[in-house]
Amino acid sequence: GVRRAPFKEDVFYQIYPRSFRDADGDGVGDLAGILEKLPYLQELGITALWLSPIYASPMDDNGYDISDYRAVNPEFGTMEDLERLLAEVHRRGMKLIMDLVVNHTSDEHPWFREACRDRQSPYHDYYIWRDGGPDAPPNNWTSFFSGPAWNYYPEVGQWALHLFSKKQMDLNWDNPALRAEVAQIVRWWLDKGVDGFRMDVINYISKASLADGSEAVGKLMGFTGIEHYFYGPRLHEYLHELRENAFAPYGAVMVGETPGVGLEMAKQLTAEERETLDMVFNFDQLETPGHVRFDDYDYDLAYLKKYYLKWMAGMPDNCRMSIFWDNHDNPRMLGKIERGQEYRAVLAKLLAVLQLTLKGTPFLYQGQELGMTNIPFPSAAELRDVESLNLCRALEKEAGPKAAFEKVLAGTRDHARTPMQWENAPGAGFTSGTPWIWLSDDWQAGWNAADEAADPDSVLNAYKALLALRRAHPVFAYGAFAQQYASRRDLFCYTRTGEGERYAVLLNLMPGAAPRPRLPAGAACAYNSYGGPAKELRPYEAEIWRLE
Ligand code: TEU
Repeated sequence: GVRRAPFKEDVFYQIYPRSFRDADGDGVGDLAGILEKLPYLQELGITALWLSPIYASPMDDNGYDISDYRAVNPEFGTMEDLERLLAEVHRRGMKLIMDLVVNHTSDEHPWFREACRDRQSPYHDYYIWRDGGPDAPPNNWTSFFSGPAWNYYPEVGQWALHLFSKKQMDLNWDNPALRAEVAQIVRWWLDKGVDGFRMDVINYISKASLADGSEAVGKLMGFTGIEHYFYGPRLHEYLHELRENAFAPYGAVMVGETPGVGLEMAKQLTAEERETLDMVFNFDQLETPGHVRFDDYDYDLAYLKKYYLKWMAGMPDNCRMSIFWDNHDNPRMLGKIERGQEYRAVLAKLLAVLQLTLKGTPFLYQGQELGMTNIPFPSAAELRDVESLNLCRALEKEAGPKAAFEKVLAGTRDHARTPMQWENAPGAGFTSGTPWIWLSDDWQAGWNAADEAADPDSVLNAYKALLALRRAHPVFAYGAFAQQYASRRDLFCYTRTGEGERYAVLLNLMPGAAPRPRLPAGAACAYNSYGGPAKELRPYEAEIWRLE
């Protein structure tokens, strides 16, 4: 059976602070805004919050470029605001984890400044440098945000590696002093009472070598060099060391953001006896095979089923995965499956049932509980994300502005970064000022927290009911998973069994009616996305049944 642990029972909720709630009217979300909304989150049934970065930062990548790990960015508030928030989260019986971005720092971090000033400085070796003239970078690696993964620094006559933007400089984890520094940062926050960290691209920290990347892999993935660092030779060692030196003494949770790891590596990274990470984020559920994020296509739910059948069977009881659809790096899942509005609410409820009944720890993303979806941005002028802006610029040269914008629109991370829709009021109740990013008029059509709270059939109330059910029955956190009615390709059906209970989940993956499979006698409906069961399963209908 599955060993008990609080993080396995928690339901996490990711807050992207910039877009959550702006309490001071400057158009940018802040810590005071989060504090204001804690009653909402508690009522929703969330047990743990994950804050995207709120640290001091020049904001080239909205805070994923940190210039001081022990300071709060003034846009978000003060250290006192953060301490107040943490105390209030704990007072309400919830947990708070923060974002640990330590694959790289901002180029404005004092370490990097010092590294550039003096080749002999101990901070120089905190980063990854190669000698060479200014004309050609040391290898063919590309950055995730367009262009080569290297910057030239004439002051030291060297190139420095950056896998992300030009202002996000990769740290040298092979240097023990840097690793000790990271452990100190973690302990500093854990001493404050933070409950753990989500660790940004943590599987990229060990670089195997700086040899040229394969052009074939580069073509396939869109990024060159990745095979040299996505699961480097010292990754396990570094994570285990950090766990022992910082996390373990506090019992703090380690959640790895681990793009590209796949099932076998996910097992290696979370197996309890290996004492590495507690959970991983894998991303392969987000696009159907043959597609990348910037392709314009309709997502196929049959793939989601296939993916989870593989992972449910493949992850043993001593390993743990996160279950999520939305985050700040991807268009919302709901809008990828159905671009129209016809089945928006019922499809959102199906995704909620699936996420809260699969075997793993759910991570909700702000607005998902409202059925927020992707509303096309009017023009390139409304885009804010560094990845989108760089890509747009690069594509414009080849394809012209119109084609470039269309491509970027299909996959822009800005889709998930539009302001949280709180109420039917100017600024959607997000801000009394001008929002930092485009806000559609979707909130006027009932898609906001206040209107949904008042509507018993809303997506928000579905989430509340499902979260209450999940929290009351530990079988959803720990129970065994088994597929049912496997011959039904139109449905996804499974049971969860354990803790003296048994539940069946029935999902109609089709936008049309489907015959209902026969349930055992004595089955009682615990949740139905249409308000109650009918003879047939209706389009995208989702149900949970309690079995005897
Ligand atoms: O994301 C890393 C990541 O894997 C994806 O964002 C992806 O690589 C990227 O979008 C390029 O396609 C994390 C953070 O979640 C993201 O917001 C940061 O921009 C990135 O790391 C760098 O810190």
